[in-house]
Amino acid sequence: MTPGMWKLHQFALCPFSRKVRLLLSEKGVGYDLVDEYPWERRPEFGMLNPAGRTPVLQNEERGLTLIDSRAICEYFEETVEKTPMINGTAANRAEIRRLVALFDENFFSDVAGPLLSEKMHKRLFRQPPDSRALREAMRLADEHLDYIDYLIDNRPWLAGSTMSLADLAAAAQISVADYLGGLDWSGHEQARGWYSVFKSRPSFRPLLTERMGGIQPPSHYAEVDG
Ligand SMILES: N[C@@H](CCC(=O)N[C@@H](CS)C(=O)NCC(=O)O)C(=O)O
Repeated sequence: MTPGMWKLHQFALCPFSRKVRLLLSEKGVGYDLVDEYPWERRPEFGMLNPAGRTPVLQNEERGLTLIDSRAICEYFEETVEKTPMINGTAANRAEIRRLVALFDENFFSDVAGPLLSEKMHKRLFRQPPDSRALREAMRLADEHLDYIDYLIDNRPWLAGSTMSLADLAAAAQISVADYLGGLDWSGHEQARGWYSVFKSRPSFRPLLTERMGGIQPPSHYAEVDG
């Protein structure tokens, strides 16, 4: 596919946009980025996506607008053969989808969502973060990292023997939580090992170099063995 044919409306710390970016890169699909901050509620963006959320992937030449990270990922899984990401038997595919839902839904509502609202939105709107909410997000992050330790004790990748959309969904959410200083990696050697393999992939490198206006990640964030 021609680079630039697809336009991804997103912002640097949107974990769902990060998952789509990882999938597009792994599948070799070129795209351009368009910054969109959903909280600005731009009417033009509302026309594009009535739900008002990122990511939105647009292909003007083909008159296509794809909305919702799962719908987008499934679209490319169905149309691009390279690097299958929802693969294997029906049971394997169900396991991949279970884990994608766990990270998209539970990790986001337990950890990445609260960190974004306390550390990014409140900063943008000049409000102080709620330290109780931050402590709770970090406590839940620790439980999620424990679960990744357990999975990686039993299999090389989160959903089984090969890399899948489950790994991309998890790494996308985790990278946002890590950027916002919400993860304590100590005592999570298996999760740390899995994530550092991921961080060195070419699909991941561009994400690690981007910064979100005024918010600095901790020093280990972009280091491959950090
Ligand atoms: N289920 C959606 C969730 C997308 C989502 O929640 N995006 C956030 C940014 S990370 C958003 O745009 N929030 C603005 C809002 O909900 O109004 C997906 O997978 O794409």
